[in-house]
Amino acid sequence: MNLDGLREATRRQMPEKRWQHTLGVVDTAIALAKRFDGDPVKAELAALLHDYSKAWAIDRMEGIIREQKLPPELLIYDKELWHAHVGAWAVETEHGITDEEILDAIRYHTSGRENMTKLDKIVCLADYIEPGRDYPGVDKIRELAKSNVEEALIAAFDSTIKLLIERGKRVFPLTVYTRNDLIMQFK
Ligand code: DGI
Ligand code: FE
Ligand code: FE
Ligand code: FE
Repeated sequence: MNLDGLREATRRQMPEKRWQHTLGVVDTAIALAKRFDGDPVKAELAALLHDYSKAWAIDRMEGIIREQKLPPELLIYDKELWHAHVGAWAVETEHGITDEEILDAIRYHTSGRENMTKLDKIVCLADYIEPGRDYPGVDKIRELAKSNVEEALIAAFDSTIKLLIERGKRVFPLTVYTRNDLIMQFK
């Protein structure tokens, strides 16, 4: 399927507001790829598809995690984490996306992972700073993103972890490992 077909298919999965977010992530990911010597073509595709399953029903995602043997520990953490893994599965099965770099960037765009690839970082960071985002600290992360992807990402994960702690929620262990890894490698 061509890019226009994928655009329409993706748009059909979500309400208008989420689609506008997706378009913001696409533009931001392309800009970050150009700025940090990434691949703008892959960045565009991964960003377009990153929230493919975000608006799917919780029961549907739970069924897919169980039946497709996606990581079972997802089920005991926040449901917000599920759409990343389910989305990677969905675009592979529904649209024949086979590029593992793209699938991984989708799969890990929420939690992060250790040794994130450049594409993982670009998509994850674009998701945090696209123009439609507004949360405490976003401007500082946007500022850091002008010069250093990793420092911006660390600040981004810091803000998510702080928010989860403030709300008394558990933190998905991979997010903690991701932050530790980025600090060890880049600070
Ligand atoms: O899908 P988006 O809203 O565009 O953004 P996302 O895929 O980064 O989802 C982030 C949400 O996931 C955010 O509201 C926080 C929530 N979340 C819950 N537990 C965790 C978590 N995010 C991370 N990174 N780690 C967690 O443990
Ligand atoms: Fe997401
Ligand atoms: Fe298709
Ligand atoms: Fe997103």
